[in-house]
Amino acid sequence: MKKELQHLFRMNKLPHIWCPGCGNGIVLRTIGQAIHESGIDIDRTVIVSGIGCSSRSTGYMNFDTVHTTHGRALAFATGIKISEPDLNVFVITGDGDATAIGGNHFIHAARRNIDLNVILFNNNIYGMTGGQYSPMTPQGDLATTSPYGNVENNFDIPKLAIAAGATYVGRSTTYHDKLLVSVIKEGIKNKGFSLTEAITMCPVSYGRKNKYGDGADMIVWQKENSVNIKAAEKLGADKVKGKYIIGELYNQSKPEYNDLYNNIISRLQREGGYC
Ligand SMILES: Cc1ncc(C[n+]2csc(CCOP(=O)(O)OP(=O)(O)O)c2C)c(N)n1
Ligand code: SF4
Repeated sequence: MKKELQHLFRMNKLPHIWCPGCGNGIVLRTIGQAIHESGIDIDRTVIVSGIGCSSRSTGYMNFDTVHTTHGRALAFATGIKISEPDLNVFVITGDGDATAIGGNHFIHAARRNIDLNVILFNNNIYGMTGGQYSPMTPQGDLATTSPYGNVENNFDIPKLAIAAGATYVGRSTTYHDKLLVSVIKEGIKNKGFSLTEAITMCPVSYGRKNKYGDGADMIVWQKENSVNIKAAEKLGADKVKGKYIIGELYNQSKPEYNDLYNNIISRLQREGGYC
């Protein structure tokens, strides 16, 4: 790890617990790098996670961190942000954590446009519990709970976030790590709900079951199956069908939840009472 990033991590907690070939370490480093390069005050930054392999990230981060319960990271983060709106609040969550048990929190946090930076580690599976399918497991893929192939349609989480009201949405992969840093940095700049989908690999609970090879094979797959949004716009929808579109997918400003809420408090205080 680069020296300039080491103060952002609890170096005494390393080595981490993740399996060989797991992509979580790459995503974790990109979050650290994005925070470092964005220059935000690390003493005013809180990082919240749910439960899952990806959510173990907070244990390695040298910030005020909260490792919460499965699916509830956004609920805790919302409470923190409302009680101290000046804090920079990040949420680290997995595809299961954010879109299955936590799906309702996800759409409502996006709908409120509350100023949270969510980094969703999408490894297409419940990694920690041994490989049950999640709402982001592609149709047809094998999981312990779909031994003959998953029949469900999977969420395209950027589209869901945009439809729900998020104001910044980006996506990148562990192969495209520089792009991942820049997408997270743009999310930090946005005053509102920001989602970065980080496509990562779980060679143990997902790759092995589907015969996708080891971590190295899976990161090559990411390279070959992702198209930058700028290139995708020129190629047209047919040529990019089935590929991950990466880069900045949406960026639009809209009033932020706490600003709106606190405006009402200030108005009522000025006017000297409740209506
Ligand atoms: C309320 C509750 N239900 C279920 C679990 C079991 N559980 C722990 S992690 C996990 C899934 C994690 O998957 P994901 O969020 O995709 O993260 P990953 O491990 O793949 O990074 C589940 C179901 C739990 N801890 N708490
Ligand atoms: S089970 Fe999968 S996600 Fe969890 S540490 Fe191992 S490779 Fe990573």
